[in-house]
Amino acid sequence: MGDKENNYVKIPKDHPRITSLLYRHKIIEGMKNLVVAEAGLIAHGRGECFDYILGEKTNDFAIHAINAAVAQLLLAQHPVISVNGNVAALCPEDLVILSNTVNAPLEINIFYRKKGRVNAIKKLLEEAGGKNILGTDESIMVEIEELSSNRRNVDPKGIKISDVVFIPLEDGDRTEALKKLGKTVISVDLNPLSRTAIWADITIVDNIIRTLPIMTKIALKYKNYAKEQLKKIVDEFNNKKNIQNVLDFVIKYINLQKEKAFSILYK
Ligand code: PTJ
Repeated sequence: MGDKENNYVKIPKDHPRITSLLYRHKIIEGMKNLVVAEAGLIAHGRGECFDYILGEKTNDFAIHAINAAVAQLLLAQHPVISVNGNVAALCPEDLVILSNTVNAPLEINIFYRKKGRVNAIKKLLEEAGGKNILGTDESIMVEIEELSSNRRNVDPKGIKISDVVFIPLEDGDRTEALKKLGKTVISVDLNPLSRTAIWADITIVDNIIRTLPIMTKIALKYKNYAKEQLKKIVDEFNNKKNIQNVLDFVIKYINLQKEKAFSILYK
């Protein structure tokens, strides 16, 4: 992020929350360039809040889910990665790298269909090296009848024919609709209690900015695995247990933070 974009606020390099501030800035810039919807700022703030109670790190339960997610993507006949404004603004390069590694096209699928947004996201992904981005040609889009929101318009070469859909930062309605269509759904959501987290087959409770590079690293390893090995990884994953582990972690983490805070308050 150059100085030009940062000209109205100088973030000191030694600021204790520099990473968080820089990603906030990406979201704000994204909103100015139409990539991010106004509501995307609120969604990002909600994500930050959940990240805080997860210790702002990729926990073991997330790694476990990531392993299953990558194996599932590599096993798929027609995998697809659904991209919205927030994800595009936060990590365009990582999306392109993962897409190339697991052979899953990127499909732009947005909730807030403001004029110019799809093109702005497409441009950003192409600048990051993306090619053949789906969801960009209005004239060929088809509808998912199960869904009433703008997300119902999907690409006939992408989500429509997919068997496995990777949906980072998704709203619950679409997750439910995709499940009803018989798709296998992989989500990344910092909120373990969101409808998406609960409905998905594999829920990665982690920040997308940390998740994508780890997924690529694991995909490079798993690409050499036999189908049976990948299937075993998927079969051994249990999403109910996963959500349970996340919630147990959050309870423990908050109790620990409470103790720490009180040791200062009552010093
Ligand atoms: O670009 P559009 O028009 O498709 O709109 C995108 C948003 C994100 C605005 C839209 O999908 C939306 O309103 O989503 P929700 O219903 O707010 O859900 C977003 C979920 O993502 C919430 O559960 C957040 O906690 C979570 N979230 C936010 N930031 C991150 C995140 N999860 C992982 N990593 C993040 N960085």
